[in-house]
Amino acid sequence: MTALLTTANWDSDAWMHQLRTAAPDRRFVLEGVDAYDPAEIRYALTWKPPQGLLSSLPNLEVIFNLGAGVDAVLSDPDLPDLPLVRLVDENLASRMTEWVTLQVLAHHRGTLTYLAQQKAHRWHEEPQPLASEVRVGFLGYGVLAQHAARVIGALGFATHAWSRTGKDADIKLHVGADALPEFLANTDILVVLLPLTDATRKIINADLMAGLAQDGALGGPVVINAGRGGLQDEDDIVAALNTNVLKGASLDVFQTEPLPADSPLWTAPNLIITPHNSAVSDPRAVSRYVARQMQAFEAGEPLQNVVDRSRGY
Ligand code: NDP
Ligand code: OXD
Repeated sequence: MTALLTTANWDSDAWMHQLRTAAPDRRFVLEGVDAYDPAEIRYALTWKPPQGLLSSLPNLEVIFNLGAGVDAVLSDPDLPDLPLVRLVDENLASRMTEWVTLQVLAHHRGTLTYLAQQKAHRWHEEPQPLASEVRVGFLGYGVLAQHAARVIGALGFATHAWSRTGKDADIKLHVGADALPEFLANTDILVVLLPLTDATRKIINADLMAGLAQDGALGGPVVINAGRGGLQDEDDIVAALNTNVLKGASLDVFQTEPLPADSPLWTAPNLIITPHNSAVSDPRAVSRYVARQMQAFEAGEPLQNVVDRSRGY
């Protein structure tokens, strides 16, 4: 059973090596490099596959998305009606938790202010609230947000979250559109870990930011987005930072990636930018995950983490 790998601009040698190590008895071929017969491909292992590629594989059985977010795959108008498995992995979650924790603490402890003061040789102490006086709200409370919230909560921050549907949660959960205003009004640091769907596109806009708590212990709200660039209105974020509607922000994802050199985000005040690397897909961990799933599938067991296309994530 042959598997086809497409990885956009990732290090395909490392991926092929790890896949062959995790499943030595299988044939893996690399799109654009190896010769293959489209009819031999049973599995597609993809990150941002070229549109139309998947529909050109007549015997394809399962699509494995090599990341957690499936918006790029779902945007293919010719996407075949086959199980689409997304990445759910402890390695990915740990990486995201590290990044979220770093950003929350950076804004909480005034890191950008102190770096600027250091450059100016200035010794000046800002008021420092306790973590328990700062409310961190998770917009989206899925696999990654729940993992990060455990660490943020353990540091003493007051945590709560917003999601589409209700569920048993270890922190206060606000559910659905009607609950959004109250959630925002009680949030000092907003951590966005939503998928990009029709319902969430440009959800981080001027209205949302104006709805965040303005009376919090940090002296103004902070937005941290590692979900997708399509979730944010970038002009609104620049305006909010320039007018102190936001005290600060951290963005790992952008409408256009790489972020164009002339984007006003590069020079917006109190903004931390990282190049969509808050949680990279680790070839070794992902290869093991895919190998396990292929084996279970062939043994007649159900696939894990299959995307519900009707909800878009
Ligand atoms: P999950 O599917 O586990 O969680 C998604 C969460 O968003 C759920 O809580 C879901 O609600 C909520 N949600 C979805 N739509 C809505 C809506 N319309 N209104 C309110 N809540 C909504 O995803 P993960 O936690 O695994 O990943 C989240 C996203 O993070 C990915 O889709 C991807 O875009 C991004 N990501 C970014 C990375 C990076 O490097 N920057 C790396 C990995 C992921 P409910 O619980 O009710 O279903
Ligand atoms: C993902 C990502 O969705 O890397 O996993 O963005």
